[in-house]
Amino acid sequence: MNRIGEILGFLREKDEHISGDYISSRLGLTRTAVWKYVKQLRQMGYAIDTLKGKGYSLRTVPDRLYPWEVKRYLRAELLGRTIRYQESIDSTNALAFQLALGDAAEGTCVVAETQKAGKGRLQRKWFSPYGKNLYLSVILRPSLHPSSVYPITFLSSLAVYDTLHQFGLKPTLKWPNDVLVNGKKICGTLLELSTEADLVRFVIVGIGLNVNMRKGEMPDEIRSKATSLLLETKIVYERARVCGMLLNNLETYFDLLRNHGPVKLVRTWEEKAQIKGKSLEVTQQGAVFKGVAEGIGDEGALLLNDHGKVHKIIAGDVSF
Ligand code: BT5
Repeated sequence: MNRIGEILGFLREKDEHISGDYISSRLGLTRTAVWKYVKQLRQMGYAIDTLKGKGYSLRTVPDRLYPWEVKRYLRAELLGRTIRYQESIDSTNALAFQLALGDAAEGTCVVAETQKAGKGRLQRKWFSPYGKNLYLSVILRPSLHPSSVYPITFLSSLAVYDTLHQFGLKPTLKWPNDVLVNGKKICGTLLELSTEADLVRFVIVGIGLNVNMRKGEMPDEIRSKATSLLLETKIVYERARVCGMLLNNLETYFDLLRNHGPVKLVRTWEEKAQIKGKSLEVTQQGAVFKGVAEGIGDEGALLLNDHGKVHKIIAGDVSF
């Protein structure tokens, strides 16, 4: 943990003031160094009182996705051990991709308070207002053949599904990458990968999860079809906690993938999505397919039965 996180640890230990001397001796820092870190923390939005002769006391913590805040909730051993925090960025997926090309370790995450060019699938945009939601990208390096990497899409939506359950919601999964609550989109995920010959070099799992976004903060185009944790529960959430919980759940499903293979992930998603037998309409590059879902193929494709003819759909947008 870095120094900032360590100093915060001391400040959180007690409700009363804690002396600068005590912190400096425990961390092997000078009093001036401790004071400089406290000043830095204040600039980051932490309210820290100073009382002459007594020391420092932490009054309030800002709602920011600082790595040391996320790590307070992290039980995962691999995912999120390195977190790159950006206040503002074009796209967390784009930065994670760059880091992965530069040999960043598996499990490295990028989080941002806002994205200026958040990406959806097929050149669509992901609306990413400042300090409201989660914009997260994780680098994975699974040993998979490129042809069996697609089910990783399900890994992220399953992790979000479980996280929302932990907050008492009843989400639904929509093929391939959406999580809905009461029919509205609360999360979208975007998978990007780099392959060479028969090998996946890395996968970037991008997750946009709406946490504290209110109706009035949404653009017209999504207002009637999007929702957030706050809108569904009337509670404002500590995003660092949501992020930590999500990473823990992601690791659970990543372990499932590593121990049991991609087909297991597909079957788990299929079961939780309760997709079999649903009447669906799928739009794929302008073409519309209608039918009854037979389930998900081993490689992740949607199997749609149109009067006895089964279409195997690998990309598209579903409406029920
Ligand atoms: C997705 O695309 O749902 C994938 C979204 C992935 C976003 C994350 S954020 C972190 C990481 N970094 C990135 O740059 N991206 C990933 P798609 O299925 O194509 O859905 C896009 C559509 O969802 C848009 O055209 C809007 O209609 C709608 N939309 C946009 N922003 C939204 C939001 N915040 N909440 C709900 N719906 C939204």
